[in-house]
Amino acid sequence: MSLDAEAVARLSERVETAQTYARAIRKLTDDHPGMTVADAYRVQTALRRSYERRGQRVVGWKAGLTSRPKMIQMGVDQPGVGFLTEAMARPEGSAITVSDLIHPRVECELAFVTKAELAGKVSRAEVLAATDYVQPALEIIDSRFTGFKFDLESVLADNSSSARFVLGGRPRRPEALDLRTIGVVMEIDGEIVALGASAEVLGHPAEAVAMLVGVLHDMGETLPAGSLVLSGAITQAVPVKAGNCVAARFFDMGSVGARFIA
Ligand code: OOG
Ligand code: MG
Repeated sequence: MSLDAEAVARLSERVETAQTYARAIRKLTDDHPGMTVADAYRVQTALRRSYERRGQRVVGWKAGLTSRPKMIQMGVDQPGVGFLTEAMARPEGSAITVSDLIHPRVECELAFVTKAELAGKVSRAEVLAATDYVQPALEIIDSRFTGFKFDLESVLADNSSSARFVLGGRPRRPEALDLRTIGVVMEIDGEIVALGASAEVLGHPAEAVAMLVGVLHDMGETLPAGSLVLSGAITQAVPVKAGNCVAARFFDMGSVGARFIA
């Protein structure tokens, strides 16, 4: 760790202001080149506490940078986590406003909803045993950094670019599916813009949940029963603008969509 408590508080305020006003800022490591991953998670935790103080409920977590397409796209070779609040949720098929975002991108992910607490070092099998159901999801990410360019430390401090999410399609029991072979096709305005299979996510998306529980453990946290977890983008993220209509079709799980408006 290299940041003192005051620097952590200042950086979390800087990120929160960028989110609130949808104004891009320099990546945090430009001013704090010695910042570590542990520092970054301290900033993220300060951000989470600030949201909670303002009455926003944390409903779950997201794993990010868990697939090769995403790591290549962002030039970061290690996964991370971020928190999800109730205020980030949008209903399936709804209109999502882009004017309160900086440069939104859309991702297709498998969402997990848990029925038992997960804590510490857990296996893929333990994650699956604690999973109530899995469901198709869109994540709308929005880096607070200029040009959507960052390094691992900056993006983790920025809550892993979390902005909005949409659950849709058919919830399925995990044992009813092979979670490695869920094909997904993303369309914008009827054109295919990305496609892939769920094994892109660390070989099996439950591995992303296990990774996330390990990171939470290092932060002194557990994943409570009833948590929502986004396991990470299967394909690369695709920029969206007002007027776009996005649909992601998941093999055997239905589809999830959203419209974007100014
Ligand atoms: C970081 C967040 C990545 C995912 O699913 O891989 C992410 C970013 O690319 O801005 O949410
Ligand atoms: Mg994501």
